[in-house]
Amino acid sequence: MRIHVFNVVMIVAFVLGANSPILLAQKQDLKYGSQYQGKREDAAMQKFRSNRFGQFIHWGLYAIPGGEWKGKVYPGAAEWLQSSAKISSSSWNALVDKFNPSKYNPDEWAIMAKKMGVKYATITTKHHDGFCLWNSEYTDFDIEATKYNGDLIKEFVEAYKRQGIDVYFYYSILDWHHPDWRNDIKTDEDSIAFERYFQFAKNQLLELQAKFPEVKGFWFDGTWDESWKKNGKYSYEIEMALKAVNPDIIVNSRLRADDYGSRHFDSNGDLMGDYQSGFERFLPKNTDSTIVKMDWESCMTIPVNQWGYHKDWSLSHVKFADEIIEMLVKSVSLNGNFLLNFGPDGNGAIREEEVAIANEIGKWMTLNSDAIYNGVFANLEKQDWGYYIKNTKTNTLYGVLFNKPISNLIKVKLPKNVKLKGCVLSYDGQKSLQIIPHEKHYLVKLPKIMFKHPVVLEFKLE
Ligand code: H79
Repeated sequence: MRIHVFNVVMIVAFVLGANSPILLAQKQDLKYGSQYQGKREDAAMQKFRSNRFGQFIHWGLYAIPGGEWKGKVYPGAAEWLQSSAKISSSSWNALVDKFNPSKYNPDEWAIMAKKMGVKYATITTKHHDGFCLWNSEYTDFDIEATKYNGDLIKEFVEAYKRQGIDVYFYYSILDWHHPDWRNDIKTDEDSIAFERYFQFAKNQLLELQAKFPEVKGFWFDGTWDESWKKNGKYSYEIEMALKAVNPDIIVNSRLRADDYGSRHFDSNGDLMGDYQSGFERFLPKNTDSTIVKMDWESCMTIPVNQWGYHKDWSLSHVKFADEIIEMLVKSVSLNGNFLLNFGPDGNGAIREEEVAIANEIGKWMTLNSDAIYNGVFANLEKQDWGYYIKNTKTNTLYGVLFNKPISNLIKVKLPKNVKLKGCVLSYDGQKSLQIIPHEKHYLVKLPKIMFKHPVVLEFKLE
């Protein structure tokens, strides 16, 4: 581990405490660090934030083998099959001839997504294997080389736009196909090759932006290698180049490394990019008091760890819709977005299990989405029964109930000057629940019925 003088100063300052004069002089000038302090508050960012729920789509050549190679099923992530099954590039490249998704119907996908309640969708334009789902001028390893007769990403963008769903592009910096990609930079030759790779990636990204000016932002991945960390300037330049074309563009923190290779947060501790995107298959803790101060997004798989289509979902736990809803609610309650992944198969069909989960979530969202869109951290202590969420548009306080106490009484803590005047179950909106004032909080009496799904309570305050 490299220890910089700056880090030593930070440690000393930390030991001395917040009043230390050293702490005041702590921030150092970074060429490739964070570009602004605090949250972005422009309309594009506010829209991203208010969207709260998104659909992730992992689709590429890996959808064809679906985790199986030469009769053997690999339990690891399907989109990593080329690596986990040690498949030669020539064998992998041959999948290009097999990619012809006859069932691809992006309007159907978009209608399903809309019914599920998402407001944005992030699709893989290029994953680690380097295959490009759009027709790129800069490589032949793309959709144009397949038998598929169309511009797949274009069709996707248009279909989702028709449903009013914002589109974001996933783009893997890591590239197993490109000859100039390097995991590390050890020689001059590596540097020169990597500079060419950077130009290639930048060209592709600007190409995507030019072809699809509707795109709201980019979701970068595959940025953990030494080569990328040693070249924080590249990550900075890419973000700047995209924003020079469209200042509204939203970029995840995962793209970035600073002058010292620090990722997501620069060496001053400031977030790089527009939102924290480190929450892959997990959520922050309820007790994390720093998280509510920033924008962030968690991305989640339905099985334990499958992003691309895997033919055998019996190999790991497949989440129930209510588990997923809880993750969505928890994210919103802590000021975050939630991106739920789908992996269409090699023909372009969305598997039945995913359709069923989408429908279940959609039914819940139809009744309860007021607690999701425009939802924010309510600045109240988390209670065992569930999550508080405040709707910033209507200024309504909600409680989303996941654990109904045997006593049927839930504790509602409010700031001193706020009175609880009423509480209704938001799905029927009629019956007022009994409110019992207590010493430092209220108790609300729930009906003695079993709820089959999470229930939203609407609190009327004065
Ligand atoms: O696209 C999905 C995954 O395929 C991709 N990100 C999501 C959104 C992903 N790629 N890798 N990973 C997730 C897991 C990362 C594993 C790592 Fe490592 C552990 C990166 C660094 C340490 C594996 C081991 C790769 C390099 C060494």
